[in-house]
Amino acid sequence: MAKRILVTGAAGQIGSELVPFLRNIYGNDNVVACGHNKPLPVEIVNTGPSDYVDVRNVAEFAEKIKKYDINMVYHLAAILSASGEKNPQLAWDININGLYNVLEVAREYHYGIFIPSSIAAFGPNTPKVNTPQDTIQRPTSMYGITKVAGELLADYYWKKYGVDARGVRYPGIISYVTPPGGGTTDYAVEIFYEAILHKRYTCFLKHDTMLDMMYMPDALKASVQLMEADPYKLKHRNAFNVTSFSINPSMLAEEIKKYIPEFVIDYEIDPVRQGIADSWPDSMDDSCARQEWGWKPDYDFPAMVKDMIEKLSAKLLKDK
Ligand code: AKB
Repeated sequence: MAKRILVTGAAGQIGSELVPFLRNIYGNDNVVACGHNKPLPVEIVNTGPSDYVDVRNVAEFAEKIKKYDINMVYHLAAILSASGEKNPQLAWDININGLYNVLEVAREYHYGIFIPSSIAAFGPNTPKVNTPQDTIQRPTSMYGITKVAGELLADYYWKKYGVDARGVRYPGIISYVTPPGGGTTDYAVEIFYEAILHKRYTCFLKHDTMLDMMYMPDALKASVQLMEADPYKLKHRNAFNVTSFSINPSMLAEEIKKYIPEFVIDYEIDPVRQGIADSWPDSMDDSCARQEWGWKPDYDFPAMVKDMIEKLSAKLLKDK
């Protein structure tokens, strides 16, 4: 059966790159890009079907599924960690009520769903180093709470109703196309823009804050690879630890200096985002994803920095 895919959150950091990636694999006409309150990128609108939907409106969402004859949803619409602390009620509404609607409509229309979770699904009493797949999950941010609840809800819909819901726990995602918004790991993208444009960056996290990260091409690969995985080989579903490397701001600054020697980093700590980062793992163990569906990143830390500097410099100089 031909895949008919709908992507929510298509104007966001991951969505804006996942849509072209999916269109390349499954055909432009088979991937419907859906945004909500942010305009969709022109390239997305010009290369295939696109629409607007508020995932909190169950009838509206069901109507889009019917209209485009959808059999798979990549549900990316979400409020991230730092924005979630500014408006916890909105984070709950979009991340939980939105997800509930997407799962409920799936009961009737039987589509598969990709549901991203995050390193935020862990908390201060989770083992910090080499965090296991199955471990203590008592996050302290509203975003993290919605991620754990979402993982459990997705597994519940699989067990109770056979809804094929699968997900990964994304680390911080680094990319040069669409900037992230409202996350704690955003520093790892901002630093590149500032290094290239102004040769200096003031970081809101402490120099030694270790966090898992991944380059966008690997994040896209992981998401599709999991959705294409043989269901009989999956022991877990929601959600798999996946990571590429574990770094801190000082390590990232040193690597950037290899390309921009004048680059200077200083620090002005934001207590909210520092508190969130301190409650997350330093590094995750992603061996279950490797064993159950063959996950393996293509980019290590130095390869990511090299590619980011090259691609982002070309983009920013072109825009000047
Ligand atoms: C955030 O920082 O909130 C996100 C995430 C790790 O889920 N990038």
